[in-house]
Amino acid sequence: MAIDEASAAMVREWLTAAASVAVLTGAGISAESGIPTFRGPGGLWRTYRAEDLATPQAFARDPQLSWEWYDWRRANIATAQPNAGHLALAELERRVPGFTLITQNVDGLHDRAGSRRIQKIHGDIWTLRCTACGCEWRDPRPSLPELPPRCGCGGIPRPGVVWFGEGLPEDIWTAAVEAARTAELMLVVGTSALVYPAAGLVQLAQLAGAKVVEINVAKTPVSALVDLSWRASASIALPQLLQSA
Ligand code: BV8
Ligand code: ZN
Repeated sequence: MAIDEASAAMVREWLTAAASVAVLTGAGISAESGIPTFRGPGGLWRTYRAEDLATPQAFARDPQLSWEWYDWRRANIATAQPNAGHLALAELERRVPGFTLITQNVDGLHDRAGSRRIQKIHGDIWTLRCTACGCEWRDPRPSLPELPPRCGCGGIPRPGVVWFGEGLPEDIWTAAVEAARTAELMLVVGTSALVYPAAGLVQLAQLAGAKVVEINVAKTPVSALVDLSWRASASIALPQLLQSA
């Protein structure tokens, strides 16, 4: 639901006054594009257990099963369109010079919405990285001709995402931390704030003096910590934020 006009006006004020804005997004911003979230009703982890599929051990144990899951997700994402929430963030980037979008999402919808200053801290489902020779490439085909796919060297590539127990890409994580530390305003959109170190960016921004606004349809572990927890869907709240901002 929309927040009362007074709170929206306050957030717009913070937005207009902020020389640097950091946004952290999670699966919730893609939910209205038809991509299942991880922990919500019908979420991905409900039907599958994270430890079964999104870990290096699971991939080593059964690359075929792992690739069947990722291929299903890629095909689902390929039919999805960016929604008003993604588009509003791309517009926000055009308006705010010091803007950084930090996303936990691997679906690529922020790119397709026009965002450019993106730090993909959990990687990208459209990227493949060969486990034998290490070469990395982008394959946008909604379903791959053979599973698991093959690299030219004969090796089996993995999805270019960060699995549980794996470190985040160094340079991307460093840029995300820098953006959180220097933000005057942070928007936390559509994340359950359960996965670390990503969720730690919220506290980091707050400790560095940022105003923090959460946009989520449900309460999360950070709802009580932020300056304003806006109980609304991203596709409603973000465009409302842009109105005469
Ligand atoms: C690491 C990519 C160390 C793959 C993903 C115990 C305590 C604390 C931490 C740990 C622990 N045990 C293990 C850990 C560490 C672990 C972790 O945090 N586990 C959690 C679950 C406890 N973290 C790691 O393993 C990380 N690595 O720590 O490495 C290290 C360091 C150096 C060297 C070596 C090792 C790696 C974590 C990354 C894992 N990869 N995904 C893939 O996608 O297949 S995680 C996965 O969860 C996705 O990336 C997802 O984005 C992320 C977080 O989930 P959300 O995006 O928040 O989605 P979720 O469904 O949970 O929530 C959706 C939200 O949206 C909800 O709040 C809902 O209310 C809201 N919503 C719904 N609709 C809307 C909406 N909001 C607005 N509008 C709507 N319309
Ligand atoms: Zn190879």
